[in-house]
Amino acid sequence: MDNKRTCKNNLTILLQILTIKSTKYIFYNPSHKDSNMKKLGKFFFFSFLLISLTLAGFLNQTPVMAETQESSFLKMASWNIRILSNSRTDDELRKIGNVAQKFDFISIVELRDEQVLKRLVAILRNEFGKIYQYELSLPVGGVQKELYAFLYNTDYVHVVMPGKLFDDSAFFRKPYYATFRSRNFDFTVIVNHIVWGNSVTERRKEINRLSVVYQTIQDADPHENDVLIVGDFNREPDDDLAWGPLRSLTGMINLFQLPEKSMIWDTNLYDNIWFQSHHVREYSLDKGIVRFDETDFGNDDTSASKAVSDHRPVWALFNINGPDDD
Ligand SMILES: [Ca+2]
Ligand SMILES: [Ca+2]
Ligand SMILES: [Ca+2]
Repeated sequence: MDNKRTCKNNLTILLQILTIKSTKYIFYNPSHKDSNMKKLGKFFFFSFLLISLTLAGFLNQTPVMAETQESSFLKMASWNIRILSNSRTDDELRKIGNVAQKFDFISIVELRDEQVLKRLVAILRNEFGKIYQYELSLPVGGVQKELYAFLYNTDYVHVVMPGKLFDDSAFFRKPYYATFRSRNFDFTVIVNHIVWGNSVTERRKEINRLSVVYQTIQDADPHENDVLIVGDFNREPDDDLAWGPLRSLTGMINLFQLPEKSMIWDTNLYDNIWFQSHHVREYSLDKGIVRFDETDFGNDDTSASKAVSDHRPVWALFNINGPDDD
């Protein structure tokens, strides 16, 4: 948009110079008293003037439109946004929005109500000029309920199969999954917020069970094999007693490894993105963890946690222009 505008401005300036130059041929240049040259001068003068005025009018009337993205990649994140409830202030939501708008798709963990999500979507539209929608789960958990949400930029993503909870009593909070399409890349995302509970044993038990969740969803549709499992797992990926069963599935990889950290205090790597690499060949090898606590809060982690979250988003880039092969 900016390039186009600069180009139009330059063109207008050029036409105005030519208009001014051509006046010389009509009024000032003594060597062109001859009437044909004068006519030619007049022709150029009025032509350039007309084009300049038309272009100037067009530029002034061009409505300010939201930028449409033309990227060949989908930027997908998973983010635990600490106790994301309607008690958050607009200022906090603006700071959250500033991080969220970097992504086309976010699996959100630790959401407490839908009202706050509606306010976040309004801020993303009004202050960042981006249109997001979401898939929202039913409440999960014990006395303190949470919801999961898939928040997506509508320029990039649409829903293929609406979200469902994975009905399995092994989980304190049942996993939530849905299928989306972003240009040629269709994919299913399973999001989790693994229990903290009273011991590591409880966490490991749930993570062990993720292999069954993954395989069940992977086997449900023989034509759709791009299945990703993301979220806040409350365990680091090097805990083999937790991850052994999931990791044993063919081609399974996790994108983030220690010593990288997803907690803002640089203490732990609880958030991750897992998938079968022989299927999700759309993965571009570009990935990252947004250290907003450092960039937006000068590493004042207490303020960063209160205003935004104690977790950083983890993200990866997927090619959406390749063949839709599985
Ligand atoms: Ca696919
Ligand atoms: Ca920090
Ligand atoms: Ca694929």
